[in-house]
Amino acid sequence: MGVLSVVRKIRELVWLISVAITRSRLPILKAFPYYFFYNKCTSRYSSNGPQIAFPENHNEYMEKGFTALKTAESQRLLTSLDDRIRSLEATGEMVYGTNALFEEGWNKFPEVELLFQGVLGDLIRSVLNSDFKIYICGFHQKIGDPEGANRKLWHSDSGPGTCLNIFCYLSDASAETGPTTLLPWKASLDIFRAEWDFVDQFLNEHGRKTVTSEELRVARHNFYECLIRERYADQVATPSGTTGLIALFNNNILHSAKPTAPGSSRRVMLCRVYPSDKPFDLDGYKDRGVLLKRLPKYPRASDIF
Ligand SMILES: O=C(O)CCC(=O)C(=O)O
Ligand SMILES: [Fe+2]
Repeated sequence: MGVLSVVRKIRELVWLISVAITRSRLPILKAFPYYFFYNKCTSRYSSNGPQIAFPENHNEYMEKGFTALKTAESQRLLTSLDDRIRSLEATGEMVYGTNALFEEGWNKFPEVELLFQGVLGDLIRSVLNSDFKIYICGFHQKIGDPEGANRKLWHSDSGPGTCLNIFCYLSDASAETGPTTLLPWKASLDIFRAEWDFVDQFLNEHGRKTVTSEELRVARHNFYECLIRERYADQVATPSGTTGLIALFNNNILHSAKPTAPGSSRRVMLCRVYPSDKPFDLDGYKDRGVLLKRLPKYPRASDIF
């Protein structure tokens, strides 16, 4: 083995150790600041005694990197939210895909605040064992198309391991609507262990300078899918249910989504949240609201209100 290969192997090993500890595929120097900040948040939160409203969801998230829940409250609030959005749309207002919850928008959808103050907030705090802040929140709709173009290939978002992706279903989460499909953390990590060699070989074969990011994205999907089918088919999970289901996952686990069937639509309130060392800032959200997409270069937890 040449010197370059040894250096590459060491870099890979260090990265894999960092991924295993931080549950994030970010480079080590970015992954650990989030991880340390998270530890600070959990110790601060648990110093007031255990406050885990949903222990089963906490345990499932710790083991698998995802969990889902539906309660009478989530069903009632998300049904009411779905009705409200439908009435606004009937008047010609665009809600899906817009920053509907920005600034005064936050107060236009009272169910959102009730969700964060109630079942959704309790679920997030249970999972993280920490207070939290909202980074991204808004409404997203996937409409069925005959080409199946709105399927999502297998991927990992590879963001901070402390960021939760949350799908609060306004529609059903069913085979027709195409909910998110998830692979548990341990299986995802096993696949990441094999990925460097695969990517290296792929780049060598197809030309490092000529391969486009789209080609690499598709190649990665094929690689993930092949291993998942061979070794982890029985571990793949697609949280499903009717309006009111809340599915939540670490953005680093492998995930994908089947297309929405023609004639059907998948409607969700989509959120990304981070741990916080301060209690939920309700007044701040009432004043400023939240954006559906906000992607600063370094979304360090401390930069977000
Ligand atoms: O649309 C989906 O179900 C997948 C979304 C996704 O990849 C994500 O939220 O990171
Ligand atoms: Fe994703």
